[in-house]
Amino acid sequence: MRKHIVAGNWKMNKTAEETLQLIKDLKSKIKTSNAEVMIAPTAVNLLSAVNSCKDSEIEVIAQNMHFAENGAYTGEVSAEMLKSVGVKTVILGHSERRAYFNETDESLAKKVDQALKQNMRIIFCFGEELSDRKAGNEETVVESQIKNALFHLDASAFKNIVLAYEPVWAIGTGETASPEQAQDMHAFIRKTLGDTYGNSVADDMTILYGGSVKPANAKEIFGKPDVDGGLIGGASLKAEDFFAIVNAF
Ligand code: G2H
Repeated sequence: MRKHIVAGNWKMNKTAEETLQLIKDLKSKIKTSNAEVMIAPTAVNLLSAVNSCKDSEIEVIAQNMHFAENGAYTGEVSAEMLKSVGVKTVILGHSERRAYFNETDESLAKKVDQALKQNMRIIFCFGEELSDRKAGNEETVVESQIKNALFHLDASAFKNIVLAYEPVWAIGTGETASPEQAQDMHAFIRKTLGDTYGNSVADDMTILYGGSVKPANAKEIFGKPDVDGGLIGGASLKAEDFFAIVNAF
């Protein structure tokens, strides 16, 4: 069964104190929802966020993790460490990780394997650059990103994976893919999955859209049949805006 999810990717924002304040504000607003609600604070604040969300509907998730189980990887965080503070879901492959930290389809495939080995749920991000779209290559790029990082998996693994289509040209730019552009790509992603893994994997896959989602456009984007929710950056940093987006379902 496909789920509706609205996940806030806080990126490198919010101190310890600000994290707790934003959670407090969110908890006072979000009581019930038609979507699963998640927030991804920075790694250093995950434990306090998990504790603070215990009596709420909000799941605290991580923005990233390393592909190794443990070892000499200064500055990195493992899946086991995330689990030890109560985090069960991790975002992998965000375009900022790909662009600024050299993450590739190959290193992401290793992260995917490690997360699944640790029984974590993954929100796997991908999306084309503006130059790809201008050249009409957006489907080829998206298809190769998904296939290279995920298509070595068995069909059963996909029940622990959520996909997040985030066109790079729409991230933090104020420029949003039109609801039709999002729908077309989501339908293509579902078809790509179905061609390899069959209709039941494709139909059950939750596919989120990310890229400048805000209260003003969330309802229209989420209204498209193949859009199952959103990964929200800037607009997840204000309780009123995030609440309005959650309520768009
Ligand atoms: C895309 C999105 C969240 P924003 O990065 O993942 O951010 O909503 O600010 O474009």
